[in-house]
Amino acid sequence: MEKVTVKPFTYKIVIAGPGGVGKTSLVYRFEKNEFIPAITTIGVNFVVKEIEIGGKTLTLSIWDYAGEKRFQDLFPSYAIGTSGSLVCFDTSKQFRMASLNQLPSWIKILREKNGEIPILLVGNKIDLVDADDLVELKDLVQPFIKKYNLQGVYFTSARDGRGVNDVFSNLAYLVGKYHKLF
Ligand SMILES: Nc1nc2c(ncn2[C@@H]2O[C@H](COP(=O)(O)OP(=O)(O)OP(=O)(O)O)[C@@H](O)[C@H]2O)c(=O)[nH]1
Ligand SMILES: [Mg+2]
Repeated sequence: MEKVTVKPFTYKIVIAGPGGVGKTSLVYRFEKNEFIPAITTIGVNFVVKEIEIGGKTLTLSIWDYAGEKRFQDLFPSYAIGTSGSLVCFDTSKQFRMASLNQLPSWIKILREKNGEIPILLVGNKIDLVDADDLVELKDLVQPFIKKYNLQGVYFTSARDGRGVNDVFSNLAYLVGKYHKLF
């Protein structure tokens, strides 16, 4: 019989948030360090990636879930067994509030299924935001982080790569800590 080995320290990470905010693009940037034109995710994409944190190698099994409303009913089943999550919104002026306001329903499901796992807020497409506006944006998200008991916020651009490695590294660290690895 074939022997199946599961790597130690493998954790399920869910990338959540509404359609079009750039979840798949963020995962591509983290996985391949490229900006690849993404198409709307149907269901879920998987990527497995190892990351070194605190002298340990963690394997992240990344579940990049479809954001479009038609897939939302299945999200609670997919959310089971999650060790950490990035909840993502689009920071461009046009979609900022609309996308941020949809995140509580994703957070609620993640918490219902998994308790107080680490969850980071991610504001993506920061390449579309000017410096003054970024100051405003930082103020805007603080009450949100507090209210939903999130572990922090990162501003990223899948397009130019800003913040992407940092947010995945910090999430991996928080997940490791949550599981008492360090
Ligand atoms: N300017 C800019 N565009 C981005 C960025 N990230 C993603 N995009 C663009 O935004 C659009 C949506 O990106 P996706 O990665 O497919 O978004 P998604 O969140 O995975 O969407 P669903 O799969 O439908 O949930 C694409 O046209 C991307 O090229 C970014 O950081 N900056
Ligand atoms: Mg996608």
